[in-house]
This record gives sequence, structure tokens and C-alpha cells, in this order.
Amino acid sequence: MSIFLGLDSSTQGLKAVLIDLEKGEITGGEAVNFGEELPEYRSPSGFLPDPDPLIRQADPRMWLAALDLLFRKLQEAGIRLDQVAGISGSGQQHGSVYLNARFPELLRNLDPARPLADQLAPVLSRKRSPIWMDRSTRAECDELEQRFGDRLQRDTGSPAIERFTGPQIRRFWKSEPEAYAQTAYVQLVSSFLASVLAGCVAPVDYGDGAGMNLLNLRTLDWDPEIAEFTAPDLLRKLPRAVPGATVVGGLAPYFTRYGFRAGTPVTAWTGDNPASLIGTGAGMPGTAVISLGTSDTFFGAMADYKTDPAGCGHVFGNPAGGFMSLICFTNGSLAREHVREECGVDWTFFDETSIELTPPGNHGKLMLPYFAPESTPLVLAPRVRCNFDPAAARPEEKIRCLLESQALSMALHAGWMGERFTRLRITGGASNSRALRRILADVFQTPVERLAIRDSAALGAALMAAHTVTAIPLAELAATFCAARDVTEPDRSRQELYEAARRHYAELEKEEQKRA
Ligand code: XUL
Repeated sequence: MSIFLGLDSSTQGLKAVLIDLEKGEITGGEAVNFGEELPEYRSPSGFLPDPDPLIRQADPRMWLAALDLLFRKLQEAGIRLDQVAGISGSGQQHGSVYLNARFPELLRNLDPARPLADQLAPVLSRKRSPIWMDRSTRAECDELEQRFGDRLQRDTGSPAIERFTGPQIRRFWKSEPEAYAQTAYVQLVSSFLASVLAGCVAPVDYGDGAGMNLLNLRTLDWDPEIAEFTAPDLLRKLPRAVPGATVVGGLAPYFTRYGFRAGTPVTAWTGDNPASLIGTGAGMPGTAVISLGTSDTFFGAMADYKTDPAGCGHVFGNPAGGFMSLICFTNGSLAREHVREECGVDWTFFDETSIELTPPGNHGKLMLPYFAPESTPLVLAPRVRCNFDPAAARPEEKIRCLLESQALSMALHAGWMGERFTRLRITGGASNSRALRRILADVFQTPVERLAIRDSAALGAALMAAHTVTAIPLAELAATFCAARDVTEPDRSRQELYEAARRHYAELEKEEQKRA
């Protein structure tokens, strides 16, 4: 049996990808959109609308209902789920699920005649789960920072962050102490769904665990001091922390209703970003991935444990072993769309023509593209700053200026990782921009590979399941399943030009930070 199933429970939906190792192909997939297909949970965008923009919570029963629906869709599509030899998954990071002491007993005795959401509702000690978009924990972050100072980032990989699970747990304990006391298990979205599949309380992997401000990345275990300060008795409520390639149990008999075999290995789930690292074939140091969306993210495997002195980048466990970075640039396509609209041009002009009409380096034009608050570097009061008069610049100059500035900022802020990248892989909508691929290749002086893969987190989970069950090296699996569509080679003659531009960009950014 050579078929493996990867799932990804993201903000807006649940996806499945099936891979066949013998055929070397992705053989199937399915998806459930929470808002459209499960309207009874009243979450059109995957979370419960709340008038307070800082509060973003979801009903965990919705994730369970999606699991039932997704498996039914796979079964109805005629997929032989009895042929699946291993299952893994990934979840939106940081979101947490709170369960009472009956959780293990209910997991052991799931009744195949009743939906998961109904059966597990009585074990939820908190009806609503905070998700990664929640930013209501500034006070708790301040308390953690005050108590632990720099040690928090040094040891957990990140300073206290509002969406991270530790501050969220602390807020829950402070605001609902009784419900917290009823909580016997705190799970992440990933480990919660792994628990349901395996019919037992599943561990948290180092990848997703590192998004909690609780896992000590030096000892690879929960930090007792930080856990105790976060909330009383928390250490006892957390599951074990384990490496990514861990079998957590056999598939619960409940899932035979969809045609699966009971006992099929379920391997540890991870966060969507660590899973994407694997699904883009970037599990080994040397390859970095740039995912171009509304926000752009830059991530890559790291040979050694290091943290970002500027406090912007995060460090997570790498499911392939070792560590990975995650750096988020909020003003990604958000800024690209702004500038395109401002210039009044179409995407063809933006993505193709603009670089033909302007020279590399653009005669030194640079822009700090903070159309919205920025996470890297931290900018709370946004404003766009140029080192030239934008009113006097032509549209193509402004466009090149934005794209070069975005690439320079990425190169600058990835420096702390101390990694030498020999290739960049890019995904997401804007990876179709020829201008951006050319500029990234030249700024990083690295070949830029455009990936054909769409659901990289679900694919990464399928690859982790296959690797954990068969022991086939991840690099071998990546060579088969994570091929690039095309490559843009760097123009070596532009190295010095862009090195100088990077220095100028750093100076401009420093000046602006001082001003703010
Ligand atoms: C990462 C983060 C998001 C979520 C989205 O820190 O908050 O990327 O994982 O699913």
C-alpha cells in the first residue's frame, strides 16, 4: 500500500491531498469550505463574527463537522480509503482547544453512528477557541515580557505575541478561572484533530508547539517556569511535545464508516507553516521559500537554533528535524495592489512591462511600503516613505521601486538566520509576476524556482505521513512530489548593485525607525 493522506485545517476550510508513492503522483484531493458548507456554525470566514476586532474565535465543533464532511466527500468520490497507509495533517497555528477530563474516555468510545461534533461537544470546557487572528492578549504579553524579559524569545523562539497560545491561555485563566479549572487538556488545532483521528490524546509536535511561547527550543520540552507563570497547573494540562516524525496511534474504529481501515498509522500533526516547509520541498537547509500573498512570508530550514535580534522573525521546530524561521511581511500583495491602483495600470503592465521600461536599481529609488502596520520591521503607525518625489516618478519607476524594496527588505530581514540559500522557491498568486521573479533572483543572487504546488501544507502533511511510516527520506519524496515549474537564474553582474541597494535600504529603514 503506497497511498498517504495529508489534511490541512486552515482558517477557512479543511483540505485533503492524497499521494501515491508507487505512481509518484498526487492522486486526489477534496476540500470543505467552512463558511459555505457548514453555515450552521455561522462563520462565513471561518471564525465567529465579533464586534471587537481584537477577538477572533471559532467553534471547534465546526472543525470536527468538517472532518466528517471531508471524509464523506472522499468516499463519495470513489476513493478507496482502505488503501491509505498513513495519515497526517496540519492546522492553522496558535489556535487552542480546551477539554475536560472526559476527553480520553470519549475518544476511546467514538460511536460510528453519530457525528463527531455531537459526540465531542460535552468535552469542550471552552466553547470557543481563540485562533491565530485574535489579538486580545496585549496585557498578558506585557506580563510575560515583564516576568521573563529577553529569555522568552531566547528560549521559546519568539517574544510574547498576542496570537501565540501561551498568552491566550493566560487570558482564559484570568477571565474564566472556573472554566480553566475544568480544563484537563489544552490542545492546539493540530493536536486536537490528531487526537480525534487516533482516538487518544495526541502529542504536540515541535513545529506547532513552538508557536505557543511555552516550548523551550533548547531542551525541546515545555518550559516549566514559563508554563507555571502562564497559568496554574498548565504543565499538567499540556500534551507531550514530540518530533514531527512520530506515530501517535492507529486510526480509531469510528473512521471505518468512511471505508478506512482501523489502525492505519496516524502521525503527529503540525502547524500549517511547518507543513508548508515540507510541502514546498524546503525541509533541508539551503532552500528558502517565499509565499506571496496579501502578506508575504519568508521561511526556511535552519541548521542551528538562532533567534532574530530584532524580535520580528519566529523560530519553529522543523518537522524534518532542526528548526525553521518564519518571517512575515504584512505589506505584501496589499502594497502591490495599492501601487498598481495608484499607477492606474493593469497587472500585465505591473508584472511584465514595468521591468522592461526601467533599469535594475532604478537609479537608487527606494520605498518603505508601509501602507498598513508592518510586522517586519515592527511599524505600528504606518506611512509610506520614498527617497524620491513619487509625484514626479513614472508608473514603471514606482512599480520597480516597490518590488525592489520588498525584495531588499526580505534579504535584509532574513540575514539573522545566518543561512546561505542556494535556491529560493516561490509560491502564491504573485509568484506569476515575471518582474518579481527576476528581481528576487538578482537581489538574492540565487535561482528562483516557481512552484506548481497549490496546497503545500496538506501535501507536506502527506509527505510527513509517508516519511514517518516508510522511512523514505524526505529529500527523496520532495524530489518526486515538489517539482518546480520553472527557474529564473540570477544575473551575476547585478550583485554589487543590489548589495549597495541593500545597504541604502537598511539606512532608510533605520532613519524611519528613529523618527517613529
Ligand atoms: C503564523 C500564523 C499564520 C497561521 C495561519 O504565525 O499565525 O500563518 O498559521 O494559518
